[in-house]
Amino acid sequence: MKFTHMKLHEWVKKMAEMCRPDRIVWIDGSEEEKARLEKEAFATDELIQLNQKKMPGSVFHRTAANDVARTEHLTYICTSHKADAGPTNNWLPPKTGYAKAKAIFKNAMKGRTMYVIPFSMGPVGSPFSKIGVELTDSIYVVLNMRIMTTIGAPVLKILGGDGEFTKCLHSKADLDINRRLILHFPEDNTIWSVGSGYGGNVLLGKKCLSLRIASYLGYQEGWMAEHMLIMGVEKPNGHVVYIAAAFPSACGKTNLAMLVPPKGLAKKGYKIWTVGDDIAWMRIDTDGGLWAINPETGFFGVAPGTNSKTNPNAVATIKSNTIFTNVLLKPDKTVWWEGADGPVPSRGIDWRGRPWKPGLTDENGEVIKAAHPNSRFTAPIMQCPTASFRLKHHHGVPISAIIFGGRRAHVAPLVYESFNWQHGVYVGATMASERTAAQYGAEGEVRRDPMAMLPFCGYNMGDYFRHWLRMGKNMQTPPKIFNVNWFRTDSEGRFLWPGYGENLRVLEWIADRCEKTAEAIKTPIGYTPTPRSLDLTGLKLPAGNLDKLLSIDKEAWEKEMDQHEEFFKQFGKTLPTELKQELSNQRSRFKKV
Ligand code: OXD
Ligand code: MN
Repeated sequence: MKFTHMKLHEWVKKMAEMCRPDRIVWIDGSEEEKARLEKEAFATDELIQLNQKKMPGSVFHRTAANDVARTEHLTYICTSHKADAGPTNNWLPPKTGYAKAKAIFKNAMKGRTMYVIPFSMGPVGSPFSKIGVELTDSIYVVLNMRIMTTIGAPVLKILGGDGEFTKCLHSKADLDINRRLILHFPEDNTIWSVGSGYGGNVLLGKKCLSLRIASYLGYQEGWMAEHMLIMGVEKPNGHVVYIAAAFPSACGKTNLAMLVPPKGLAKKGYKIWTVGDDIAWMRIDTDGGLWAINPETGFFGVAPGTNSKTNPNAVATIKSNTIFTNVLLKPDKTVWWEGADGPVPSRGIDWRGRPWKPGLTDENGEVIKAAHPNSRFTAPIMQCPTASFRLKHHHGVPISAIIFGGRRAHVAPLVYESFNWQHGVYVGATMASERTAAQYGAEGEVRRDPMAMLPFCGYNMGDYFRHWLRMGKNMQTPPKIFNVNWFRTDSEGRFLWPGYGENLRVLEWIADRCEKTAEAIKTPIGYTPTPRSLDLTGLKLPAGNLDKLLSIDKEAWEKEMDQHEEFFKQFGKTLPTELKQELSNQRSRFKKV
């Protein structure tokens, strides 16, 4: 390896002195390298090769049983001043963070290889993109990063002799949850993650760089890193209206990004283009509008519930070259999860590596799941049948609409459009999702999750809201901002809206509003569709459902706005006055009805 980037070389050397790997391997991203790493991982059981006839190029991995999801309570923003991390993040002073992690990283790679992965988030060489270098002792991480980002030689070339990069250090160490830390040092452009092997904690290009560090960089540099899918809605006239949408976890972001138009709308000529399912980086371009790229090149999607009905495009995407994590391994070396296509297998090895058969219960009489509820697939976006032809475009796609959404049994109507950007920021800042009895927590319990960024904003959220307001002012043609709710129920708890592909009917109204061709009614919370402006042909919606879906309950909204006020209090002086103003304006509008 010929080093031209001395700072990079010195950093790798320093980290190796701390972690003490037996050897250091620079990742070039080639096919030969992939084959060599897979072979090595098969030999140690870090990976299991799946049935190559039925699932060519696909492999399987199990994480430790205590390491199956992001660990938010062990995730910190380490800034010199606590106020810069804000009231919604865990905080440590950088010195303390480094010292705590150092104690765990020390000698952690003894007997192991340290892989050096140069990676680009966003198309290599695009002015929208950022470069990172991840050091890791996990082949699983290398192979995932290979799918989720662009890695190796082309990235080093762009980095040249002195290019800026995010320093990302990861070690599995001993996978002890008591010795696990996910630390972000935005002031040093550095991430240290230790003691985990779970994707969200260790694929450092994803949540850590592309959201937490990137949101901070965006704040400094005047752009936005958001927890949003990006999709194109191609209208019958050939216009593609691009939409970015933020939803908290478990609200169907991946499904929406790959939506299949229902028959009626497909016949009309609608098509969907998938740009991304999780992260959007957005900048104001020379036309004064907001343009977005998906910094990732793959999906790290939740497997359970994915089938040919809920998401046929995901099923097609994961047919080959996919890494499956924590699903059921069947005797024929194929995989299964709760809610997968096909019959429930009669036996297999569960996500914890134990023999499994249907109906098996644990010591508390609870049915043992074959796959972990957060089991995942990692698959290349280019394998998705609806992958956008704009994916490699250096400036991405022009965004016409931003959608916020959550899971609300009541209160929020099916869709509404904010009055303007500032009002839209208020809508996003007060976003929430409700838990239902069938899920976790107490029914009706509301978790506020502004812009779906609560776990991912790398700085003070009060400043983040101010940044959103500033971005709006800097745009000549800001996107319109909408709110949707697919989850409204009737008094018996039945969903009023069918969801999935039928959501395109709402997207059609949104796209038409962007092109000023759809009717709307002015309400105290924004514009809602007139009943005839939503195309429901072919949809057997029970009588009365549409009225209920679009109704606005004054009393419920008054309670809701009390909660907004309460939620805002924690931000103290950092809360922009514009948001208080929007709340007060909305209260006044309700008084008039
Ligand atoms: C998430 C994810 O946790 O995308 O939001 O994995
Ligand atoms: Mn996500």
